[in-house]
Order: sequence, then C-alpha cells, then structure tokens
Amino acid sequence: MAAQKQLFTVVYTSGMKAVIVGTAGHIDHGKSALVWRLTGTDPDRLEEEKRRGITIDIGFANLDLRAPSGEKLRLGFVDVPGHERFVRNMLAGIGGIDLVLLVIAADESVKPQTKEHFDICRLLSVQRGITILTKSDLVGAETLEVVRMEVAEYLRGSFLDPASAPIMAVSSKTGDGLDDLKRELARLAGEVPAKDASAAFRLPIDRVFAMKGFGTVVTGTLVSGNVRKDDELDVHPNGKRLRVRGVQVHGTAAEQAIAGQRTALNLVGAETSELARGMMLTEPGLFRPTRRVSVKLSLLPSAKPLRDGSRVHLHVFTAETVAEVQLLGEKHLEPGQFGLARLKLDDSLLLLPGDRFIVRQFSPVITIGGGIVLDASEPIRHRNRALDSLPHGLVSGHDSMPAPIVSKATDTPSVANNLVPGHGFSRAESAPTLDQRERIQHSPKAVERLTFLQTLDKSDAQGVLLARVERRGPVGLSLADAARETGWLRLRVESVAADLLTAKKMLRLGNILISAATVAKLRTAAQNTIAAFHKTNPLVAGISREELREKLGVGPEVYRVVEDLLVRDKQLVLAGELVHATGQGVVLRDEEAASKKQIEAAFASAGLKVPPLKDVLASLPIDKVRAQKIVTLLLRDRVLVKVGDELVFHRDALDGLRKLIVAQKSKAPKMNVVAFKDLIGVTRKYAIPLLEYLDRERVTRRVGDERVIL
Ligand SMILES: Nc1nc2c(ncn2[C@@H]2O[C@H](COP(=O)(O)OP(=O)(O)OP(=O)(O)O)[C@@H](O)[C@H]2O)c(=O)[nH]1
Ligand SMILES: [Mg+2]
Repeated sequence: MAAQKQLFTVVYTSGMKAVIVGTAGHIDHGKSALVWRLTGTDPDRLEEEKRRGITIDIGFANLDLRAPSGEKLRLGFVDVPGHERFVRNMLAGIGGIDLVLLVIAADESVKPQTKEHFDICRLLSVQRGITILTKSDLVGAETLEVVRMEVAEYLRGSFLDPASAPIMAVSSKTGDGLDDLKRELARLAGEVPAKDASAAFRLPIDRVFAMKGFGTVVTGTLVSGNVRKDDELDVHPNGKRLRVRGVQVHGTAAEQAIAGQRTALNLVGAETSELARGMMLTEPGLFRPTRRVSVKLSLLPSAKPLRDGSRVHLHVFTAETVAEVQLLGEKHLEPGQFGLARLKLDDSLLLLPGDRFIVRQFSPVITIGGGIVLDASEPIRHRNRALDSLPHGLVSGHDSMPAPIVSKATDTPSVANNLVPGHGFSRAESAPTLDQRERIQHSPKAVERLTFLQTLDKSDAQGVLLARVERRGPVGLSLADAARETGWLRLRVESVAADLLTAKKMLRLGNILISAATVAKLRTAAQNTIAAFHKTNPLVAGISREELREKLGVGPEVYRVVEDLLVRDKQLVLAGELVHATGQGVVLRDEEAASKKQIEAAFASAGLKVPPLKDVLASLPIDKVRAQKIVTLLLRDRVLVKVGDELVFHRDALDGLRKLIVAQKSKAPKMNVVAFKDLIGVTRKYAIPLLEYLDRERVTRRVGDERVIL
C-alpha cells in the first residue's frame, strides 16, 4: 500500500506532450498483443479477459517516445475490444483519442468490426492514424501484398488514405516492423496539435474504483481544461460537488493534469457507488446537464433510412443513453446524408457544442451514424407578446427561410469534412426545400430553431455568440450563461463579446448582452404599442412608462435603452411618468373641447367657493365617462387641483390662496380655523380640506388647534 500511497502524494509535473492513441479493429486481429509489445504492459487487466483471450473492456498502457523534433512524448494507449458485443465499451474509450491504430490481421483482412470501428473513427472526426497489418508472420509475402491492396482500396479517400497515411506490416510475435512503427508513431504524435488547456475543465469518467487508503479514484481522458490537487469539481448528471485529493497523469502522480492526458483523480465527497462510467466531471457551478440537444447528424451509407421520431442508442464520450431523433425539416434522413436534428434523451447528459457522438440502431444494435453537437442549452421559452405581434419581417425566422448550410473548412473540421466522396457521404439538403417550407411554415418555432442551428453550424465564434445572444431576445444573455452555453472560458466570452460590441452588433448592460437586432425590434414594438394606445385612448395624453415596459416584456435597463433611443430620434416624448408619440397631443372632438372650456371656466370664476364637481359635469353636453376623462386631463395638466373627495379647485384660486396666507404671516404668524374661515370667506366644509391642503403643501403646519404659517 505504501507504494500506492506514494502515487498520489509525489508532486511531479510532466514536461512531456501527451498524446492519446486508440486501437480499433476486428476481434482477435492482435490489438492487445500489439499494445503489449509496444509498451510492455498487457492492456487486458481483467481476469476474464486473460482467461478467454479476448478484450472485454478498454485497457490502458503508456509509452514514452521522442518526436523527430526532439520533443518528449508520452503516448497513452487506449486498447479497445473488437468483439461486436462490446462496441459500447469500445465507444467509451475512443472518445478522446488523438490518433488511431487501425489493426487488421494480415491473415484475415477487412472484417465487419474493422468497418464498424473505422466508421466510428470517421464519425468522431479522428484526424490521424496508422493502418497496421498484424500477424505478418502468419502469411507469405504474396498474401501480404494482396491484403495490403485490399486494405488500400478500402481506405481510399478517407483520412487513412494510403497516399498520405502509411499501411505498416508488423508481427507482435517476431517483433518485425515494430521499430518502424514506433518511428512512425513518434512522427505522427509530434504532429498532433497541442490541446487548448485553457478551455473549461471536463473529464468524462471511464473507470471508477476504490483504492485502499485513498478511497474513490476515477480515470478518464481529459478532454479539455486542466485540473489540480484541491480543486473543486461537479459531477454530472447528479450534480454533486467533489474535491480532488490527488492527481495522476499517465500513471504518474502529478501536480495537475491538462487536456489530452490520461488522468486519474482521487476524489473526496462521493462513494464509488455514487460514480460510474458515463458521468462527467466539470468546473464547479458552471454547467447543467440536459435532455434536449440539437445536432448535425450524419447517417452511414450502410444504414437504413432514418425516420423522424426513431429511437437510437446515443454514445458521447463515455456516456450512453437512448434518444429520440426529431429531424428538423425532413421526414427521413437518407443513408450517406446529413441533416439537422434535435435529440430527446432518456437521461440527462452534460454536453457542449462541438462534442462528437455516435448513434446506433435501437435493435439490432449496429452503428448507423454520428455527428456533432451544435446546441445543448435550449432555453425555456417565454413568448413575448409585443415582439410576437410584430408584422412578418421583423422577427427573425418568421418571415425568411434559412439560408443553406455552407460546408466550409474550419480549424475544427466538421463531420462533413471528414466524410469523403469515396465513402458515399453527401449533405442532405438542409436548406428547406419548397415542399419542406410548406410543412414547417406551420411551426415558426421549428423554422426558428433550424435557422439558429444553421447559423451555429456555419459561423465563427462571433457569429455563434451573436446568434446565442439574439436567441435570448429581450431577456438577453448573461456572460455567465454565454460561458455555460459555449463551454468557453469567461475571458474568451469577454473578448468575443468585445469585438461584437465594437461592431455595434450588440449592447452590454451590466453583465447582460442584448443584440442590436433585438433592440431594433423592441423599438418598433414600442412605437406600435404607443400608436395603438393613442388610437384606443384619444383622451389620454400618453401611456405610462411602466405599462409600456410591461407590454414590451423587458426589464428596466433594457426599457431605458429603447426609450432613450426613441427620445433621441424624436419619435417619443417623455412627460413625467407618461410617454407619447411625437406630435401626438390629446385630440378632442368639438363638444369635448367645448366641455373642457366650460369646466375650466366654471372653476376659474368660482374662486375658492367652488361648486360640487358632479353638478358641473351634469351640466355638460357629453356623457359621464367622457366628462370624467376630461377632468382627468385637467387634473393631469394641473389646471384643476384635487384638494379633497369631490373637492376640486382651479389652480389660479389655490395660487391666490397661497399668496394670501404667506402675506398674512407678517400680521399674524398663527391662526385657528375660525380666523382662516373669516380671512378667506368660506364655510367650515371647505376650510378644513383647504387647511389640510396647505399643510401638505408646507405652507402651514398644524400645532394643536392652530396653524403656524411657514
Ligand atoms: N502469430 C501471431 N499471433 C498474434 C500476433 N498478434 C496477436 N496474435 C495472437 O492473436 C490472438 C489475438 O490477439 P489479441 O491481441 O488478443 O487480439 P485483439 O485484437 O486484442 O482481440 P480483441 O481485443 O478480443 O478484439 C492472440 O492469441 C495473440 O497471441 C502476431 O503478430 N502474430
Ligand atoms: Mg484485445
């Protein structure tokens, strides 16, 4: 145990480049024997494997080499089983590999799992590899040549095309060809681009075990980011928070593990029974697992047409679940084609854009396709009525049909780029056809989703972020959510956002990003809302700002941006808490205008001895409702002032009263109700509310039974 303990306590940082090498190929073709011969480690670690002489689960081994440049390399081998029943184990190992050794026995040539494994490599976009004819000692030179030609024919046009990738004959029994193979491995491993260790940390778990004296240990190929001793982690999908007690890289204790390394972590916070292959360790508090994922899906030429709604087995990294395929726009996906789809998963998985996956037929279980995740953070939709009611042409996706997907070479090659003409892959017409157009026209949501996914598929980082911000509409996308949705580090989100802000394609309000297009739509919606308000409320001077904000369905900050823009462009006028369209006064009809004058005159001439309001209104030539609206108008413009219930005065009368009281101060700084009544010549019924009004206006202050003039 002491030796084991040491494994997790020695602090050592490897200065070597880590490269993951996977094996692939039919059962018994010599994959494990080759790994053993190359590394000195038997990758078959299970007793049952040794007894039956076959690989059941993935096995691991290491080899140190030196690249032609002199760079030190540490190759981590992931040896997979060839048996057709264990393809799911093979899939758990193949996820994070940098290069593949396609192993074909010289005495058997290409067999079913040679093909299935190779299809999987292509669907996962493996970029590099070596084809190895094993058991060369079992065949004569002539047979070897025939098999070499057969294999070459099979590989033509693929990433292992013999024109650019060698086919090497070896014998694990005699050792023939192994030195050449090591040289080629070193050359190829030297070419593997360094991984971006600055992305968010994610480690798919491929093994879980308990180690005496340490507790829980998990292993996996670190697909992105890095992890250190004492880091906190989340494990998905159960969401538990764990802590790293120790790190091992390629079998050696280390200070940290970085992307691309075979990693073992000693974890605190979970029993082995709570963890399993298929779970994903990530940065703490950032990601959420999902059951809805939008993808670009390719179907193998050998598969049957895939119907919309089919159920399939889904494999991503070490995880697997069952998924229902919802084809976006097509009813069928034809063999050898690809299209956009939404997958509804039976279990939550932690997925990010760019993750590669494999799908297998539900039954019988065979590999039928695979693809790339485009989006794994479908927002819960809150419909926005103000925006939804905009005429066609203003809300994206409702009016114009999406543009066709353009396959283009990018630094992360799409599945399409890796699938070559020789293998019969072509693109399904993802831009909706006329026929499709009719079908999906009934579902604006589906069209919107299709447009969004097409944008993600063909855009660079800026285009991706803008589309994601745009998707959130008036709610906007927080910087934290942008990191969560993309899997980018916060720094990258900020830098991509900065470019978009400079280009005025979006706005930043605190930590929220809103697209300029959304703001433009909100402007139009605000104008439409105000225009509609004026139309139905001709006697009201404007809509309250709060009501307008609510109608637009936006928060105060976004509302301010829209309001400021409209005011700046003189399309809107602010009047206290009301806003109205420029040039839009209250339009009164003749008898209303006459009534307004009549009310005003009645109160102006009454001075402080005002008539009851209802009497004045009763004398008008218009109905009660309209009369009341005119009073509201007069009160709002402060022509009339409400002093008490049913007690309304003309502004001029109250101004006169105020002057009178202020002038009184030099004569008598205090007065009681009787003195006030006598001074202004009104009854007690009017005197009390008027005094209270003066108190409110801070002209007087009540002290006992008296008023002090202030
Ligand atoms: N003569 C000869 N026998 C070999 C060679 N390589 C492997 N074998 C034998 O072939 C058998 C299968 O080899 P494995 O390495 O277990 O094959 P595998 O591809 O790992 O098989 P699975 O993992 O079950 O798919 C074993 O008996 C090996 O000893 C070789 O180069 N020459
Ligand atoms: Mg094996």
